[in-house]
Amino acid sequence: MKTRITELLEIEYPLIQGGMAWVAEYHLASAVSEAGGLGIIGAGGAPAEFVREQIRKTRAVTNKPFGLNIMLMNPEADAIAKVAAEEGVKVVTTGAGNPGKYMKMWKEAGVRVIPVVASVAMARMMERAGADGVVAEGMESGGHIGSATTMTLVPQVADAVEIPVIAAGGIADGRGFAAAFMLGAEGVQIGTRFVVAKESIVHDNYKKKIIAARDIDSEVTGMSHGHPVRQLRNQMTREYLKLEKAGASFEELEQLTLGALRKAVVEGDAVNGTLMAGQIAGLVKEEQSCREMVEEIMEQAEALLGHNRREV
Ligand code: TUI
Repeated sequence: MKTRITELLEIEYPLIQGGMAWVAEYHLASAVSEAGGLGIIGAGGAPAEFVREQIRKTRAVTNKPFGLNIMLMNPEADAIAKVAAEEGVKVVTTGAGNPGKYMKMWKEAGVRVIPVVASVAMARMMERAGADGVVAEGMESGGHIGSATTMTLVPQVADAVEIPVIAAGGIADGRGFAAAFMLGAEGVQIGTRFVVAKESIVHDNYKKKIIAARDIDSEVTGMSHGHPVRQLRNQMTREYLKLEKAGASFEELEQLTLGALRKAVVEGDAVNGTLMAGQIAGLVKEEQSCREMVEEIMEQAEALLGHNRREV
């Protein structure tokens, strides 16, 4: 399937992997790239030199293109932005902020830039700043989210900008892929399903929680202080939401989530950890290799979109 995204990124399928903090390290990123999509290293809150190592480790195991996601709330974002340019990564995606100040440096280094946006205004601003595309991410997504749904955001962003749009949030199979294309997307980003991939280093307890999740098992914490984060309901979210309702301060709530994503991913603490996942977790039913996932998604999407129909 050819779109402006496959052309821009020189990949087989217009399917990119979410740049999930702690989860999207080089094993996962290289496996998605090897399967014909775009694997992405998620810098999350990591130090810049760790990110440089991840880029080099990915290069050592795949010749396919891959990307780097920079979470802009990371205090080391400036240094990581520089690492992206120095290492000459193919493409940078960004999250949770405005990457405008890095754009010139990345462009000069030949890095493609695809910021993740949660509004039409941000998409327009990124186009003006020279972005090569945008990921329009709906609030069905796991992790840090905006307020618009994928269904409403994607067509509005697609109408507002000329650059190609990648849809994210609530997509885990070929139906979601095809639906996103109907809304005007030329690519999709998938996160939650890849968390349970065989190549994902995420602790088994976390994977099992996603596989067991039903449609309504996620919660959004942090709405009151302007940092909404979607994750699976557990003891931590119950406690958090109780405190939040009672008017607890940002600092008090922070105490509950400090290091909690690492606790879930590395230690498998499904009780007190942050089990970031999107609303589509209920559709994710088995651990498969990235190749199996990508092939299954693309086969279903192509059948629905009619790309494999033969003339008679
Ligand atoms: O970035 C994400 N999702 C994330 S980042 C993350 S790391 C984290 N860890 C612990 C606690 C909290 C976060 C987990 N999930 N998605 C992309 C995204 N970006 N969603 C929404 C936005 C966004 C929001 C505001 C993009 C731009 C924006 O603009 C604000 C501005 O500066 O104008």
